[in-house]
Amino acid sequence: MKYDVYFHNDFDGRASVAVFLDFLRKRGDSIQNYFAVDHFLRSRWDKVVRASENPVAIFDFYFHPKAAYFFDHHLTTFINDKWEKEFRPSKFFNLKYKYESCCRLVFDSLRKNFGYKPSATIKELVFWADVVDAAKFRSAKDLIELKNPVAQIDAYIDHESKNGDPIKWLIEGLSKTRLKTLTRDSRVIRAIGIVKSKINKSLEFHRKHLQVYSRVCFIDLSSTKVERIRFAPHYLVPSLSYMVTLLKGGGFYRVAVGGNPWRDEPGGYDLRQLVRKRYGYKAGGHRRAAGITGIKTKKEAGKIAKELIEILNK
Ligand SMILES: [Mn+2]
Repeated sequence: MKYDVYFHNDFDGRASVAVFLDFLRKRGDSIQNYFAVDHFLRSRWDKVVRASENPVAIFDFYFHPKAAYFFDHHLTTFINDKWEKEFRPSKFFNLKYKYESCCRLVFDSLRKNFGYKPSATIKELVFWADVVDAAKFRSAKDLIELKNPVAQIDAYIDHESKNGDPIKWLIEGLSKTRLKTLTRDSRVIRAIGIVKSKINKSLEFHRKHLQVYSRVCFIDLSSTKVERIRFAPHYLVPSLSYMVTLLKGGGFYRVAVGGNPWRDEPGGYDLRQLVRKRYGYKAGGHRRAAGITGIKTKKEAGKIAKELIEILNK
């Protein structure tokens, strides 16, 4: 059997597919087409998935009833009420919000439901997917200065995947090669050089434009070409608890809100609950990183950002 895989265009999405690929390989199946997907696809999602000719597997992304396998850990997984109402968990449909990475959900489900026997390389990958997706690096410095192999691979993916490139070689690599070995690939080395200089430019932009409101900061990245470096604010101002970022993409504005994972406060806000309650179906994410997508004007996005800054300072 050959599958078409749809996965969120990030490290966790690819790591999830790598685990699935290892599982398929061991039973003599394979992947025909790789599609890295992102939230701009929302309005076309139903059509896109229906157009697949092979059985479909979805990772770290929107649910679709046509899927043969489905794995996600996001509250944003349902794009309409009907699919949410009709959704029944099964060994093929796996949705568990408490998972820190989708990759671990794939790993646990395949082991439990299909007797999958993962290699040591896969176990290591799953460990690191949790670290990346839940932002459990030891420090912002570790991440921003690209100190460890997984930070480098994550940065390589960010760099290569901008135009939606699935980066098939890397997914195949992740399914059977240690991260450290993959960082020695010339494609990764070349990209990391470029990424480092972009990071430095972005840090410069942040130093100039970062606005700090007590324990919350705000940065508007919607009209600049500098890269979004997710933890740049926490690297520059380690005392911050939350950051609010204004972004633009696919013709829409987006407001992202993130906690400082290195200053996690007991009783701090569950950000996905906060944005979901307030902004409905177009809002979601994780406890410490969430966002509101599909905002039509900059004015509206700015208003939401301001609201969030106020709430998070309470
Ligand atoms: Mn994920």
